[in-house]
Amino acid sequence: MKRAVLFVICALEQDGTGHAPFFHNMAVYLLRSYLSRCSDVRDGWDFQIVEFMPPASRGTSPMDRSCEALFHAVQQHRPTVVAFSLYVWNVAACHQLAMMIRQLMPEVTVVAGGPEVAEREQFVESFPGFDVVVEGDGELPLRRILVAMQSGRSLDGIPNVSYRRPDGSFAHNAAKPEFENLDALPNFYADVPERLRGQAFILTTRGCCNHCTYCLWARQGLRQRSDEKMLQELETIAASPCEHIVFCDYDLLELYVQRPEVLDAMSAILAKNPKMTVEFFVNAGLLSHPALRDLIRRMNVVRVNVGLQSGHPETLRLVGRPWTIASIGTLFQVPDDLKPYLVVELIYPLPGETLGTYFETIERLIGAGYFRLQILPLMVLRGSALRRSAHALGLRYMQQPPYYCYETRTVSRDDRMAMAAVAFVLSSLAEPPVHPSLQKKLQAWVCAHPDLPKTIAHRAGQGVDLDALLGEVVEQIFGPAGRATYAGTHKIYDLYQALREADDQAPPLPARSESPALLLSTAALRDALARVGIDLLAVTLEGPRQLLRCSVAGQPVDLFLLPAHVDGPCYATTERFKVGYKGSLSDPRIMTRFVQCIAALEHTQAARPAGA
Ligand code: B12
Ligand SMILES: C[S@@+](CC[C@H](N)C(=O)[O-])C[C@H]1O[C@@H](n2cnc3c(N)ncnc32)[C@H](O)[C@@H]1O
Ligand code: SF4
Repeated sequence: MKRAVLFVICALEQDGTGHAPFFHNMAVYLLRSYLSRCSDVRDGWDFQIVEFMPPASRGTSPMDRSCEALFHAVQQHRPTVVAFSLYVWNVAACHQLAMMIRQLMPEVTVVAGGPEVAEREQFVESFPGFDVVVEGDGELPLRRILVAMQSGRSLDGIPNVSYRRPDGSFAHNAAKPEFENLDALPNFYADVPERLRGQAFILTTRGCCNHCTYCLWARQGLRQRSDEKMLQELETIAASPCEHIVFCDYDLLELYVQRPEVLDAMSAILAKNPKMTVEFFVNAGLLSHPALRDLIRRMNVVRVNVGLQSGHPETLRLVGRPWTIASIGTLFQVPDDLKPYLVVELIYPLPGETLGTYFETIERLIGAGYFRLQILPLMVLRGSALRRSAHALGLRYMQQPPYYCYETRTVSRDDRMAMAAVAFVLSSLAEPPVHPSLQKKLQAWVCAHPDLPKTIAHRAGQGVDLDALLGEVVEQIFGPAGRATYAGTHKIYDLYQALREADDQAPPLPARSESPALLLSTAALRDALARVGIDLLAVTLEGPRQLLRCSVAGQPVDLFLLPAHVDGPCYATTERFKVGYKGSLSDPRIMTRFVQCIAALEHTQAARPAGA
């Protein structure tokens, strides 16, 4: 009789049918498809999958009922092996289950793999509930484990594996870069056509050739497979009811820009399902490549994730991305019509970043017309180079998942809270408002408010709850109807849907916005004014006026800029602006310096978009 390997999925979400989304558990499905085709294990082992919904994801279900349900499901299969796939978002819940299984079914061997398994000596100390753990790619090690178990051999010598000895201690076999040929892997999507729905993920390659210290994608280098195999998988997904597909390669453009025939083949497959929308990752350096525009047009692309992570050169050097420094300029050469597709990704607080450099990066991006930002909290992941150097860099992070970094040498805990508030509000707004008119409203409003990050931080510092804060911003952008629809429970996507449906009734853009092209970026203003002895402290918008709160030789001075075509009193006029001051002025020479400075600045910025 065959013995059973039971993969237990810890389902944190459900798809439309009440199952855990297939695309959130791809490793389990891939391993099952692969192993059940391997001649040395398929005759001795049977592979099954069960889903377990932890109590927190089941609303009010009591813990004991959900545990009973799991034990019932597990016991029914009478498994020899129970296997878990561990990621930062499920490792704690899976570990709890593993501990329970070990206690109630001591005859079962509990095996685990996935990106959380790294630094194995340390991992088994933090999570002692698993009997066997596999680091890196799972195909070959799991296969060897099953072959060894079948013939009663020890797991000694299987690379990348640690296992519990009979005396309870762990043996850690050597690490070795040993991978299954990627072309030997089956098209695992085709094994479960009924599970393909919603948002699909595909990796045409594994790994990455870069070495950003916080990231685990690159741990085993870049590995590619034949175009034929990859296109077969794409065909399977394109033929399914999935609505959206995300290419999860580190940079789709860099991978294929020299091989346009592959991009042609992908586009041709996706064209068979014109309803399916597409998303992929690129690094900032290739944004000005004409192939990007071409791809966006041909593939029904709705989102391109642009890896920037920080706009601060020192930080980029410290996290192993010095090559991004040269790409920052490219971001500011991108034509405006592409910007609605681009979601710029940033991480906070990376080493070397300060609250000031963080604000400056975001202000520059907003000033240049980037209104879709995804700003994520830094996780100091086990196995990453950043984690190994965290102490030396002065990073303090949670020892338990999700390993958030909460303090650095240059970012205090209060600074980090301000960063988090800005990240939450701006990233929430970046959810796709599918309707172009909503998107336009969002873009015009955000880009007319280059000081939005500081305003958000200020409100958060006053103790305003993040949801309420997002509600305030939503109200300013979409009017009271938007505020009323926004449920205040992080459901910005629902808001956009509702607004789309009620778009005709949505209020017009508040009058206070001015076209972003007419505004001078805060960062550029700050630099230029500093050169003439004026310290820029804050920028706010008052209708079409950009108000500049400044300090000259320690004295507060309020200056302003008004687009030249707008009526209003002023001190002097430059080519594009009416320039003036509010209140009284102790030394009129300040205005001479200010006017000269603006005239020079508008000249240098004329050829570039604001913020460049
Ligand atoms: C697709 C993807 C997503 C998707 C789907 C996530 C999901 N719930 O599944 C989306 C876009 C939603 C996503 C979001 C996030 N992701 Co993500 N994501 C990926 C990505 C690109 C591919 C993962 C994948 O499915 N690969 C295909 C499978 C087959 O490969 P695999 O996971 O590596 O599995 C192999 C081995 O690990 C091993 N293995 C896996 N399970 C098991 C089990 C056993 C028993 C054995 C023996 C072996 C084994 O064998 C497999 C085959 O070789 C990876 C990066 C990458 N390129 O791998 C990041 C990655 C998994 N994500 C990561 C992170 C941090 C996130 C976020 C937390 C980011 C954020 N800050 O918000 C969010 C969290 C989302 C959530 N709560 O679910 C990290 C995870 C690090 C960690 N220690 O867990 C990764 C590794 C990227 C990184 N930063 O380094 N992500
Ligand atoms: C891994 S990158 C891949 C995209 C692209 N190659 C790049 O360089 O940006 C995808 C996103 O994952 C997130 N990410 C990766 N590692 C992270 C970590 N340790 N902490 C927080 N977010 C992380 C970042 O938002 C990043 O933009
Ligand atoms: S962040 Fe992007 S470029 Fe850097 S290692 Fe990860 S996948 Fe590669």
